[in-house]
Amino acid sequence: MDLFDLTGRVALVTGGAHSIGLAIGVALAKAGAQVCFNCSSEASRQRGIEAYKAEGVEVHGYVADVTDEKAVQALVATIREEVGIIDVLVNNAGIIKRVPMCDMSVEDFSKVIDVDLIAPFICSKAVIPGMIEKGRGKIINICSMMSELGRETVSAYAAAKGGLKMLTRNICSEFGGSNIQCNGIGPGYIATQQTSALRERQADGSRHPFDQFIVSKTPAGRWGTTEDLVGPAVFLASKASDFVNGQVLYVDGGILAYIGKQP
Ligand code: GCO
Repeated sequence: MDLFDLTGRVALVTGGAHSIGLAIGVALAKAGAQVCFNCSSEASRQRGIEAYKAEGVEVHGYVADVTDEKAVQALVATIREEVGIIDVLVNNAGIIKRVPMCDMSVEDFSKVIDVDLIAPFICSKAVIPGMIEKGRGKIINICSMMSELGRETVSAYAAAKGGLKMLTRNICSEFGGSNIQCNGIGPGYIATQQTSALRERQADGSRHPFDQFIVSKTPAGRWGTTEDLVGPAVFLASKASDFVNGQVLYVDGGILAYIGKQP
């Protein structure tokens, strides 16, 4: 028996049209799952479908706003009709706004909380009844190093991702008895569009100071890639993790364990 085989499982990856969500969606599909993703526009949905096809994977793409509970309930109902009851939910959709806290508007703070924390609540609430009906389920929340650490300019994001860690533990507590495992993946610094501003070459051609800082703080000596996240995602989506619950698995090259080199 292959503990990591997802054949017969239906997975929903929110924000799964690109970047980390796409990489995880492809991996879940290649492990046997029928993968669905949502995104925010028809154009993004089409691009997503093409991106999966380029990886040799057929998926179901949907346009739905994960911060809108009615839209999410309708999405889950549509997937149930067209694909099946969702077995695996990856709460991946997220945004970040890097603004010094006292310059940040309440509207911007609230928007980050809506997408990065309230949407995972909405999506989890929508899929849990079906998981209880099936007698099993997996929820994977894409947390962050900012679930553990703060830094300047990311107050909303850190508050959301810290809350997402505790939502992960609470879903574990409330639904572990229904054979639902809810865990988090905490990416370290991953080279994606979201972090591109932190890696931009300087005018003199030198590396961004933050890029140099992160590489020096990471024992692996490099930024992560989306591919570094897919094995942990398949593990947390599969039978192999049936007795793992309420945990956040940090995929960070060791950065959270390391005090850093003496300057
Ligand atoms: C930042 C980065 C981080 C990473 C990631 C780390 O501004 O510090 O965007 O937040 O994106 O979340 O785990």
